[in-house]
Amino acid sequence: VTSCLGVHRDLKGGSDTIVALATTPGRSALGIVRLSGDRAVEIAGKHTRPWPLKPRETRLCRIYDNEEELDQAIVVFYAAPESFTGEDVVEITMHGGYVVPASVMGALIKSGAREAFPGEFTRRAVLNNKIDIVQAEAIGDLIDARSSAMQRAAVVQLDGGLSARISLVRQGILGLESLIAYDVDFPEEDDGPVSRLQVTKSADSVLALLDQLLSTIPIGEIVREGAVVVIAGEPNVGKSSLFNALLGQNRAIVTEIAGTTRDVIDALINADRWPIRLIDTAGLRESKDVVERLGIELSERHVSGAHLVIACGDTPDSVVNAVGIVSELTSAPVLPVLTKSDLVRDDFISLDEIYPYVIRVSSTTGDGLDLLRSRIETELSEKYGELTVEFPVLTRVRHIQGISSARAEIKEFATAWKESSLPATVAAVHLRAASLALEDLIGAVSTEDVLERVFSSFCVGK
Ligand SMILES: Nc1nc2c(ncn2[C@@H]2O[C@H](COP(=O)(O)OP(=O)(O)O)[C@@H](O)[C@H]2O)c(=O)[nH]1
Ligand SMILES: [Mg+2]
Repeated sequence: VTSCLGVHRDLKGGSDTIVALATTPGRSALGIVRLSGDRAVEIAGKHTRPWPLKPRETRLCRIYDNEEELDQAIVVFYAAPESFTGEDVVEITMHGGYVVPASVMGALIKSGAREAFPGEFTRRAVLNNKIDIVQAEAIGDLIDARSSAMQRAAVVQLDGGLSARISLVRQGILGLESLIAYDVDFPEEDDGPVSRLQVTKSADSVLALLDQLLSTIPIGEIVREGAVVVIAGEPNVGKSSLFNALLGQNRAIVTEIAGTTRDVIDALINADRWPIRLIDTAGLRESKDVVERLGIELSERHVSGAHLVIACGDTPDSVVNAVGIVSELTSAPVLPVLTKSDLVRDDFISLDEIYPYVIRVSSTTGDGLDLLRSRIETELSEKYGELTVEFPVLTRVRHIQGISSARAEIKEFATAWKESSLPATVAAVHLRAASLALEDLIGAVSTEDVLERVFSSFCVGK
């Protein structure tokens, strides 16, 4: 049976044996090659001395291609089903580099192993019920994580946090189905053994569970994409310098000519609590220059989509101006920031009276940067909530779609039930649909296209 991700089960019901380099190719201390499948032992055995190994015993071995020694390596054999994939797995940890792992791979392929497709090991783990598909996605998320927040969310998901929530909801729905079963079987009876109110209550509690999950969408989006933090203000007030200072490296061009930054430049910062997508913009002022005007339009668009805006100016007037313009464009929190605090200035208006929490920073001396960083994180937490280890967040569109469609079905059921507008048999169809949406989500009935979507973005060797 073949699919575009390759042969999983041959006609005898076994699996073909796959091999992949689990580490990145190139100069490195170690490289790991991993084999999985029915012939893993036989194939590894042809190239490894001593052999056989006891399962899960680490052993320093020599790896050969015929009589030529390729390397010394630590080899571990995991016997099925006690392995990551659920199949026989052999892991060879050798020296890294451009040649050694490739030569070992080549030898194993000559003996009958097939090079694995992206995500194929994890896919086999799912097909052998070692993990569910939501946990498999978490593995992909962990590898792709670019921030500690994403790492934390993925670990919770890998531990089964999200799967457990979804199972809980699914059990609630199954419970509802059995509650109304009597009504379905005996529609003529006025008062069945289960009161209508009891069904309504159960439906409401299932809805509440789904809503709780859906309420994590904004946090999930921030975890995945980063909180969009835009630095806005008039030209030449020091936005690009602040961007670079917050980044700790020179990314945006800094010059003394007003209106130099004509494009939007962004960078992802792995901050303590949140990943932050910091965006440097062109100045927010009227301009005759066409190119510069384009930059201003870009910054307006980014300001309106921001999770938080740093409105800066190098004089009290320009801070007030920036806060004024920005506040018209966004409902996100706006932090007033006075830049170039190292310069001595005669401030005719007192900013603190207008903005008690104004932050003074100098990109030149580094003054106030730490305060600004921590204020950014505090504001984001206050507005969008905290990422906690106790509750999973929805970070994938697939999850959001599954939960949303389950919710829509339960809502329709609840409404029909309250209004007695549909016969119980018809109302029950919504429960079935909701249940199926969740089963699809956790892969209780993994369809090929779901597997396809999830694993196509994985890296080879995982
Ligand atoms: N003294 C001082 N000058 C600064 C500071 N930040 C920026 N500048 C200067 O202000 C000018 C404009 O800076 P830039 O970051 O390009 O401003 P932007 O147009 O808002 O992006 C440059 O000459 C910078 O060297 C600062 O903290 N202190
Ligand atoms: Mg600039």
